Amino acid sequence: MEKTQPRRTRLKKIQWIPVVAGFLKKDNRILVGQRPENNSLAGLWEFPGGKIELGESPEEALARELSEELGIEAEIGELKLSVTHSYNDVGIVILFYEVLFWKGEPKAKHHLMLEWIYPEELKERSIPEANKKVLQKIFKALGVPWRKSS
Ligand code: DGT
Repeated sequence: MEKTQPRRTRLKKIQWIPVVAGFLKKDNRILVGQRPENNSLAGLWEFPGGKIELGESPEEALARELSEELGIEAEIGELKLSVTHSYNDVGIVILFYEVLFWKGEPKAKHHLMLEWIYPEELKERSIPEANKKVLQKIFKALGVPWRKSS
C-alpha cells in the first residue's frame, strides 16, 4: 500500500524561546519600560523581563531579570498568563507572573525609561504584537476591567 504524505510539510522549523515577564503593581498602576535602542522591538513599551537562560526555572529567570533591569530584589508570585507568538523564524512563549513584593525602588538600568501607568493606557501605547493581541487577557490577569465604566 502506498504511504500517505503528510498534508502540509513545514519547510522551516522555528525555534521557540521561553520568556518571562512581571506585572509589578503599585496604587492601581503597573510598571512598564521602554525597550532600548539597538534592540529588537526598540522603543516599544513592555513588562520587565527577558529570556529564560539554560538551567533556570522561570521564577529564577524573572528574579534575575528584575534585578538586572530594575535593580530590585523581587518575590515572584503567581503565574497569571501565558502567551505564544511567532515572528518570522522565531517563536516566543511568554509567561507573565504577578510580582507583589520587592526590595528597592525600580530604576531604569536597561530600559530607556520606566513608567507606572494605569492599565487602560496600554491601549494607546506602542507595545509588542505578542502583548497587543492578548491585551484583553492582560487586563483580566491584572484584575482590571477591559473597558472603563463612564
Ligand atoms: P537578550 O539577552 O538581549 O536576548 O535580552 P533578554 O534576555 O533581556 O530578552 P529580551 O527582552 O530581548 O527578549 C524578550 C522577547 O520577548 C523579545 O523578543 C520581546 C518579547 N516580548 C514580548 N512582550 C514582552 C514583554 O512584555 N516583556 C518582555 N520582557 N519581552 C517581551
